[in-house]
Amino acid sequence: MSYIKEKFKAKADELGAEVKDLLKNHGTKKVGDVTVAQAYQGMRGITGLVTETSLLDANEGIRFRGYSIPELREHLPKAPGGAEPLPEGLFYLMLIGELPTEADVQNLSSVLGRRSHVPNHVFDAINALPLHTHPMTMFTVAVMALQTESVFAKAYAEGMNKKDYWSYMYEDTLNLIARLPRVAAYIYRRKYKNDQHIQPDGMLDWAANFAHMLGYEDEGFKELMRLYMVIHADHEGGNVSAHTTHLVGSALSDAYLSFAAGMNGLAGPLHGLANQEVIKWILDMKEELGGGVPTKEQIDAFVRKTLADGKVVPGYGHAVLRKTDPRFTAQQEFAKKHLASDELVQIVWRVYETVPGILGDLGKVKNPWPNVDAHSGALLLHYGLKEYEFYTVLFGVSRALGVLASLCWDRALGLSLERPKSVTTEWMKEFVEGKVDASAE
Ligand code: CMX
Repeated sequence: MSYIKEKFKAKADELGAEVKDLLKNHGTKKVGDVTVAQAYQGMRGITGLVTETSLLDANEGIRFRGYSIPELREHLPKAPGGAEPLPEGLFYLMLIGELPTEADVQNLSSVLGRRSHVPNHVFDAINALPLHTHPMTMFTVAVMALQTESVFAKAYAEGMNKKDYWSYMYEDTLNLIARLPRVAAYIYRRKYKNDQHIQPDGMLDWAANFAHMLGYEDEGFKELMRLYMVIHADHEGGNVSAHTTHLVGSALSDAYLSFAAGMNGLAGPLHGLANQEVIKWILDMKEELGGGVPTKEQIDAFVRKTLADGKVVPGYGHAVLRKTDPRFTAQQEFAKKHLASDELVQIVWRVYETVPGILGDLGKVKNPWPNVDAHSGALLLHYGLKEYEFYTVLFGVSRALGVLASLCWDRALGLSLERPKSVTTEWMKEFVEGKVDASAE
């Protein structure tokens, strides 16, 4: 280790011990309106953001403009012959706050189709990256390359009245949502399908066209994509991808800059990347046990080994939810209907019977139940989409619907630059000793 690195480690150990002490002895002390623990531990439980598109209840799960996932599956318009909601309808609901009609959804589908052209330099930017680049890195690079098309940035440079921010943000939002499936499919086909690309089909809805460009024509997969794009779209404002998009947007960064930032957060393993980690973890378990559906005892042992190795069990736990994620349940229902005998699905369900008990017994895990990522990979794999490093890109395309609808509202409401106050541990120590006054800051 270099001497500077060694010095850093020594300092980190020292301050780490002080922070632990501080939390143990003063964690519940109020610093302003929040506790010392909340300031250190990810601001859990602080209501400090306003997001119109959805609201998360810890015990019930997400509601989009008041509608739960089962209600969305019932009330949102569907494709002809389909049973799953169209994501265009959810976007309309999040943006407008009212359920769309069939005509609203058709209108949105065709508007997105018309705006979906992706300029060549975006493909060149993707092509400039080595093939081993993670698909999420390719995705954010491509979104950044698309930023040349921002009408918000152009209008701002030309001198835009603040009353018009929302209008340019709206245009960027629709253009970006329209283009993302093409960009994502290009990444997939370049990395995994020998650069054999598939042109869009203007007759298909947004999600079905995405499935088509990825190379999946099975109607079951198209239905899965519609459901997938709906359930991953939004989870109120405090999660890393939504919060980052909102934070960066608060500096009047355009939709492309803001969304790319949010996607870098989604690419973290404690957030969206967990969907690839889950399937990797299950496949590792299968391989270690020689194939087939492991018994509960075998799963139990594998979970305990994961924990003993100092790793998290991917797909389980949540910062806000305190029950099985209704997004998990929606996928389970889809699987029961379409692919109940699939071996990986059987494993996912057996893991669900085993993991919560073990995590619960640890005593420290606040939510031992599965989240959205615990199920999605098994469904994708069933239809042949086995390249699990790509899964978070699918999550990202869907997440655009929620975070960009929110950005339109941010600009329409003229929400402020986000700038919370931060302090140092030195300051915190003086504060708990009564030497400084939080209200004076
Ligand atoms: N496996 C093992 N340990 C877990 C755990 C899990 N699935 N979930 C929580 N814990 C641990 C935490 O690591 C923490 O341990 P330390 O005190 O040793 O640091 C302790 O339990 C308390 O954590 P918590 O308050 O219950 O959970 P957080 O709010 O801090 O974190 C989350 C939430 C999602 C990051 C965490 O549950 C986790 O790491 N889960 C696995 C990764 C995952 O599935 N992420 C996807 C979330 C959904 C999404 O955004 O897509």
